[in-house]
Amino acid sequence: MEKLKTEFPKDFLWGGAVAANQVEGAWNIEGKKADLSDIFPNGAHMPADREIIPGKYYPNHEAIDFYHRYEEDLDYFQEMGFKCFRTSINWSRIFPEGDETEPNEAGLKFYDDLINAIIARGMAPVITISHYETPLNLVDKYGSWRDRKLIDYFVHFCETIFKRYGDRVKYWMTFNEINNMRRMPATAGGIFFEEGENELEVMYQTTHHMFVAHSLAIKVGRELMPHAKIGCMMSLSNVYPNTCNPNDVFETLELRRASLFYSDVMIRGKYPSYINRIWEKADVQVKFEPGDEEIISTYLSDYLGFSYYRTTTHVYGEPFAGHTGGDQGTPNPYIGTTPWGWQVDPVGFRYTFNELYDRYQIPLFCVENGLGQFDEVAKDGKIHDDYRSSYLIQHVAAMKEAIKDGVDIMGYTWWGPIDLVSVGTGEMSKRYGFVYVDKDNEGNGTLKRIKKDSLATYKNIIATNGTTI
Ligand code: BGP
Repeated sequence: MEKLKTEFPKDFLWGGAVAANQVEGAWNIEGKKADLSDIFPNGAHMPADREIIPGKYYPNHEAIDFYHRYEEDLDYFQEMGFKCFRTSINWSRIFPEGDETEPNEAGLKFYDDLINAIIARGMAPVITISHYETPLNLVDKYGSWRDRKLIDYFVHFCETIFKRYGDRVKYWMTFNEINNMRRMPATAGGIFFEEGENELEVMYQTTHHMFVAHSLAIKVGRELMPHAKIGCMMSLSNVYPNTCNPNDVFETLELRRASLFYSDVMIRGKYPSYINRIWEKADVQVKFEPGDEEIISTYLSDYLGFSYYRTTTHVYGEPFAGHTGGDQGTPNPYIGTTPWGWQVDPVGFRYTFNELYDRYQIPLFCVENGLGQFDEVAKDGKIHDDYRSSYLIQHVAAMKEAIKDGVDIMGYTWWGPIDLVSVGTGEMSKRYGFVYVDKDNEGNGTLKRIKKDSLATYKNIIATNGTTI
């Protein structure tokens, strides 16, 4: 019988998380070609431009120029005492068109240097293999993940980076927020629908290919890097029933399942029985090839990585396109919201940890949690972001409660420890960082970095391993 845990484990992975495409910029140099993230001028919820229009502003093309400035940025993270740093390896730097046999050496070299710079500052790299960065050529030529060929291209990409970095990188995750396929299929999976298609069928077929690719990546990873931990990554901001009306409660369960379906497959190793009714209702037929089910059941995720930002509230019968907390839902009178309408809910964070651990009993890694806010540089030249410190403290306290509840939590990486381009809006003004970046929504600014007050708060939390919370 295990004893009551009251503190964060000694080896707890405190850190921060970004995605290559939201920070690096340098979108078309040293061999890189366009990836999905390069064609959204106004964020992932708006239609994409399928071709880059000259002269038009695309926020990710420069982003915060992390590509050239990462040494300085990593210094701030070291100053905060990060034990780990999560970023992605942009697929299109390594395989600019996605379907080449030979990788682009300049891209490989960039991540060699970046990974070494992370390690040199005492941080463990945590690598997302695919964070909305499918090479655009794969989208245009094959219809992206609709085509099974993508499995081979992805696995080849994985094998290439495992061989190159596996001696230095222990923590990996395959697809960022794979369950966002249901909410933003263009961004998450490169899926653009034709008129009259059964959209759900396309999404589930696409997802099936991604499941096989995820498991095959684990297979190759285990062969090449026996000590590595390879997980899945899900968007698991939660959803509550609006009332105790049994219909609210049951439909909320169904919405939650629409998300948990993905981790059910990648952690339990088989399609859950509840999916049959959903598929029958929507006339969805998913093609499995011989061997798929065995692959999915054999190579299971080592841990569940997830993002948590907020909760939403659901009323029976109301349209609810998303189910990950990505949409606004019905207002919740008990909690406040950010200017973007995202409900701030630390208790929901504890609830989510407990829900997920009850369901899966594998280590949980919160790889995204953070507060997007407008920040202002005050007259003294500083950014007094007490609201961010307060959000952080409340969520770390909730996480500590979850540890006391018996949940196995391996780490916590704050989303956007430095300001970056928002996925949802394509804007800079939705700032998450402990470090401010001088750049506005139109791309003007010096890109100068300024420490915010909240930097000291996180530094103190990490230095004391959360004991001061
Ligand atoms: C998650 C994505 C991140 C990040 C975050 C915040 O869904 O994995 O890439 O951007 O959301 O969202 P936003 O940028 O829309 O504020």
